[in-house]
Amino acid sequence: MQVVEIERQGEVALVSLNYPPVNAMSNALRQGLVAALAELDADDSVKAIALYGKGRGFCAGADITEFGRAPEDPLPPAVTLAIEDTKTPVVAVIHGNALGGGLEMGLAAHARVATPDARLGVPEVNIGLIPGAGGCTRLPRIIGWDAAIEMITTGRPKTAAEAEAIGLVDRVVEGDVAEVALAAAQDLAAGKLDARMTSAMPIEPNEALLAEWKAKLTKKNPHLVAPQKALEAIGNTLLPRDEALAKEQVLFFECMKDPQSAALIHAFDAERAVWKIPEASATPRDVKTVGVIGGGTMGSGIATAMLLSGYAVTLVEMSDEAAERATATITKNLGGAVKRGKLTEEALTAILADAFAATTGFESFAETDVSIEAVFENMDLKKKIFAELDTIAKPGAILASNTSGLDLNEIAAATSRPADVVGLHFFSPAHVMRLLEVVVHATTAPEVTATGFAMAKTLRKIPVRAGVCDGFIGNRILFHYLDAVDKLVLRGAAPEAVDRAMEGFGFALGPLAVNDLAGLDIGIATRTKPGKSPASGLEKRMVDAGWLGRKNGTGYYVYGDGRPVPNPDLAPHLDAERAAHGITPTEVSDQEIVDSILTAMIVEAVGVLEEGIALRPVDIDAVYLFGYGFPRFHGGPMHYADTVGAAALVERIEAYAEADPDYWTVPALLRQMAADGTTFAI
Ligand code: 3H9
Repeated sequence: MQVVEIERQGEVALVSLNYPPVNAMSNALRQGLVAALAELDADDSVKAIALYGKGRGFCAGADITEFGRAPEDPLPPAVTLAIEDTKTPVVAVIHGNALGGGLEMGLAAHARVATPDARLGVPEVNIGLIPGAGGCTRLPRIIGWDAAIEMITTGRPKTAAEAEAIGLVDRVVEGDVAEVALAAAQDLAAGKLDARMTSAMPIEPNEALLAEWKAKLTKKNPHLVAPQKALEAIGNTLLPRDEALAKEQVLFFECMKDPQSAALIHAFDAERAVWKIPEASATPRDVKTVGVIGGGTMGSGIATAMLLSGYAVTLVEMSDEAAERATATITKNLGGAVKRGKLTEEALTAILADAFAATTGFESFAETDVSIEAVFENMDLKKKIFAELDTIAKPGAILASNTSGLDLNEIAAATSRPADVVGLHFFSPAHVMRLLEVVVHATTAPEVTATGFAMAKTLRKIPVRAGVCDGFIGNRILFHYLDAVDKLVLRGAAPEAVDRAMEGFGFALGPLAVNDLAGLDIGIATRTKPGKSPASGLEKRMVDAGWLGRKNGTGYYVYGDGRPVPNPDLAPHLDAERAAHGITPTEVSDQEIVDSILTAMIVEAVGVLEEGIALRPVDIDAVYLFGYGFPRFHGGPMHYADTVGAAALVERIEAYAEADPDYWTVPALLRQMAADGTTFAI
């Protein structure tokens, strides 16, 4: 089977791309396509050419696996030039995905036809790049400035219907893609489909609109390089074609050299790497019905997520009132999905009528495939619930806990079937957040773990396999670096300075604003180890003063109608806490704040690796990217650690340890890596 095939049908020719799984523009595909076009263009008997993709879609763009290697000619821009400059008109016939360089081939064609399942997009900004095969230059001429800037700077793809509405495709035709391609080529040859050269299509200057977008992007994504470079390339559309394309190339390679692109590609890979687990070959159990125990924020969120993905859910609460409250929360959550266009009003009514029930007894769990316990973090209560479930659940049912850090071995031991017990740790709001920690204890059966992953696929979540320890992967690292945050505040950093520094690094919200959001009382309860003094003395003082964070309007900040403002009454509590530790506050720079918090994060993450709690560094990155708001353009804590380097980190930790030896220790693995010159990248 050739990567690019030619099929002649009378006076037209079909050129098909065949490079599974996604027809990425590999060397072989680029060479084959340019050769095929040259061959057909030299043949006067060919009146029109249709270009289409075999398999799942048209083309997913440049071959990401070739990035970082010496590029081989012809490069993607030369391929799109070859399409545009072919004398014989070319129609791109798009089914499935036409992304990045894939869509750019379509933009260079002389006409575009899509099947209804097509998804057309230029997602390069998501991996820190810009469309570099003529996309920035050509797209505005086809769909206008505004639509082109929106598509390129957000990276969001269009459906076939949307593409037709904005003129991105000439028509949408149902049918088998090869047949649609043949008909389109025949129409093109017969003049029933207009052929035009994209780079010659007229476009009026609109400096004001470009300036407006520049301001908007700077405000929305102050850290991101690629959207700004894309805008610059789009602005060059008005230049003569070859000049505009040459400038687009320069901007593309500037993006490629920027560390943001490597980080964003790592994040893209992380989403896929997490699925590779030792249990991948086990057959998941069949799951249609899910029981949820507890209807608080977590339980209701989990039930909502399940219902939105087609599972039937029974929720158990302590009382009729609590069951009603949970039903109201779930109805509200589902209503939000209707508002966002993810669910129809009729589907919502049908789900609530046929797929959901809230009760007060476990009896209904006798036939449930998976039960998920989501009550508050109390070991005795959880053990009691699991013991009861054990007596009711059918053989083969999976008993899952949403615990965010308790010992799952102990919970499993409360049942007569520990192999059926697994942790499914959702993140709040559970119907929105993408991360799911699948926590595997000492004797969890492989097919039970595989079922957790299969459910994650149905739920469209990103599962990360975690072993058992206090806090698993995510919370264990969080609790450790929150201690570093507390120490910085005690040393002299104002809480808002800590948040500003971390927001400057790229977090949407600083750690203390997050603590306010989660509830200061909850934070203390979860971070404090049994029998130990409160994790944060300052927060203990704040809770004693009646400040619980955002939920009652006062915490590190005061929350009113406008932007939260730093709590003006915090100073005496801060003074008292510093005095209790004998600390005279000194100035702490933003850089010190960022370095200290990220280093603390990395130190604990290395511990998680050393103990085998996470399978690989990339799993830790996935947890932080998809569950803890780590800035995607830094790639996750382990990827970020590689950009600093093990040797520099060791040096930094040793310096910190001089002042605070109890907290800072160089992990053995990191020291070894510094000696070997190795990285976390696999
Ligand atoms: C670009 O085009 C730059 C241009 O402007 C030119 C500049 C000069 N290359 O995601 P899946 C692999 S930049 C190589 O599991 P799905 C993927 O890793 C590119 N490989 O399936 C996976 O491999 P594995 C712009 C690729 O159905 C397998 O294919 N394009 C590429 O859930 C299946 O993928 C993008 O950013 C690629 N381009 O989703 C599109 N794409 O089986 C990136 C995928 O070994 N791709 N693979 O794990 C996607 O968004 C999704 O993969 C897609 C399919 C929606 C296509």
